[in-house]
Amino acid sequence: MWKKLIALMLGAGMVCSGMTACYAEDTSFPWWKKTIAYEIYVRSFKDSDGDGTGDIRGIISELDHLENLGVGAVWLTPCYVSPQADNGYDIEDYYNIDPDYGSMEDMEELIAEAKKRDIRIVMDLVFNHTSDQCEWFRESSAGRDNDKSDWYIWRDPKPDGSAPTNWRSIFGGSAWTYDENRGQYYLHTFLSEQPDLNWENPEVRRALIDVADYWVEKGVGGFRLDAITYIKKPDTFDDGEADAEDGTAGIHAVTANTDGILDFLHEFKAEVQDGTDIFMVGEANGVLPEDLPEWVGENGVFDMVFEFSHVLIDAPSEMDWCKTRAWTLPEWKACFTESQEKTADTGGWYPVFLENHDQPRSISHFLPKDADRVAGGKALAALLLTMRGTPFIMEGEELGYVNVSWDDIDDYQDISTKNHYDFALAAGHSREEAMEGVHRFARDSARTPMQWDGSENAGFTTGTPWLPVYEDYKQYNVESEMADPDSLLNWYIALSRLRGAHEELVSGDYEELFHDEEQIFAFSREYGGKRAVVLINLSTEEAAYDDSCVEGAGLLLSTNRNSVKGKLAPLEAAVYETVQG
Ligand code: TEU
Repeated sequence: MWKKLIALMLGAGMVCSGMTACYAEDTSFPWWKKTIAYEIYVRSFKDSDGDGTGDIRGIISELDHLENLGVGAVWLTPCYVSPQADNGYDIEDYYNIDPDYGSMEDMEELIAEAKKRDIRIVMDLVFNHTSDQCEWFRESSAGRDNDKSDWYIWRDPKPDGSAPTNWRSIFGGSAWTYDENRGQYYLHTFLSEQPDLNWENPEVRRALIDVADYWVEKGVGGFRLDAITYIKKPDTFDDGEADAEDGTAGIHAVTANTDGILDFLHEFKAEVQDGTDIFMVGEANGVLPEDLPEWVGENGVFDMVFEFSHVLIDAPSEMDWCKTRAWTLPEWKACFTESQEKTADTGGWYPVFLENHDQPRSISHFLPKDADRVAGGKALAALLLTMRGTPFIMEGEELGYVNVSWDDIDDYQDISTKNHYDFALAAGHSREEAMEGVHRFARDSARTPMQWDGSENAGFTTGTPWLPVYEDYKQYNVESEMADPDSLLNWYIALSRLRGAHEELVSGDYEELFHDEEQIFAFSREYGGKRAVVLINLSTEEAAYDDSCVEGAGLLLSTNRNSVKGKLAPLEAAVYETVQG
């Protein structure tokens, strides 16, 4: 009933996102297509009680920052009750907030306070697996004959007592863990503390729909569906082709995007989303650009999916984790363009992202080593905020964070980084080679505390931060960057306002220009008689281009005060606009 009421209210009215402009709501162009999204790594954003861990009251106290950026949707990494084996991606209780992060009252206050600023809260739903401490799993593992005995994926050992298959979990080691109670193994795509749910069981699917409904009723604006490509397992469980010396086969190749997965997701969408104004974005590693028409748009299961081709461009095979694959700019541009085209063909929408809490920092990831950090950050920001789709800014990206390069593996906290380091050593790589991989790919880089000011611990906490604050915080922090008109943060704010003022940057079609160009990423955005052309030099050398694409156009914004048509200074980003007639 309440869903229908919301639908009626929306049908009648206007909706404002966190942007400066307000548009009449129409179903083909809902609020979340016009806004800017921001990912908060809750543990690292702001600590309100001095325990060294970020929390919900901390977020409430820093909503001004999000409002300044024009953010209208805030994705919170999981803050439900969890033993924190994987920083909250191992959920014990979907209906309560972890005491480390606050209480349900705090969460309700955050939803309400954010709403006052036209900001909607987006919850992270981790539904491929739960924690092994979840009540559901405790019951399931208690024996083979109870109400939840079939809620997880249990299999008998092979005749020799070994694991049912040779599958290797994404975080390394066998994907199976033996359970004494049941005398069986359970499957886990990630850590053994993260047992996979059995989506084949309709009771499981109903329980997950109930969780999502509960949060819709709390007033959230959307969901990010974690690791969603792994929920459907093959009909038969057979050994995969070994891709490691120990005879294991990575589980991703065996289970990602398995036939039949879309049936589960169509059901989920119909039950949870229809009749509401929320959006759903799936984390879809394993969905390729060519698969997008089935996943998003008119016949899709999500409003957007995070597709990984552009962020994995330099990722070597899993077993060569510490090496980096060389890539070219045309190859990188093709990843975006293919996803844009496949998405647009179906009336779908694209979540533009260069970073998230699992990925390296984009300045370290995508720019030449000699790139100036602020200029480079501005070039990438121009891409993020003017491409077609909803931009997702990762906390700290707007300040110009770079990867951490701590020397001792013990300084890192992320379990997947530590595991990969160990595997690299076991595979015969030297310590130096393994550390090179850590510096390049460690998930800790995306998770260091938010730098609010130049005071001790960057104003993140009065206690001891759970992960060290990055050493450069005195120079790169919200307070100092707000005060500097040339800062990266002020460039983000300028781009956000530009989006709000030029509708073609939000709704316009995307067309890539100069595809074979090795220095420049360029594209046009066209809508309602206006055409914006975005030109970004991602190299540290000057670059020339054929300026007929900007003939008669006016310059809207550039990182270069002396910008001229036909030429881009190193790392320059420029946005032009032509108005018809
Ligand atoms: O990540 C799942 C996942 O697919 C990623 O690890 C992906 O393979 C990687 O980013 C590609 O480089 C999600 C969460 O984002 C991650 O933090 C959790 O650890 C994981 O699920 C388990 O819940």
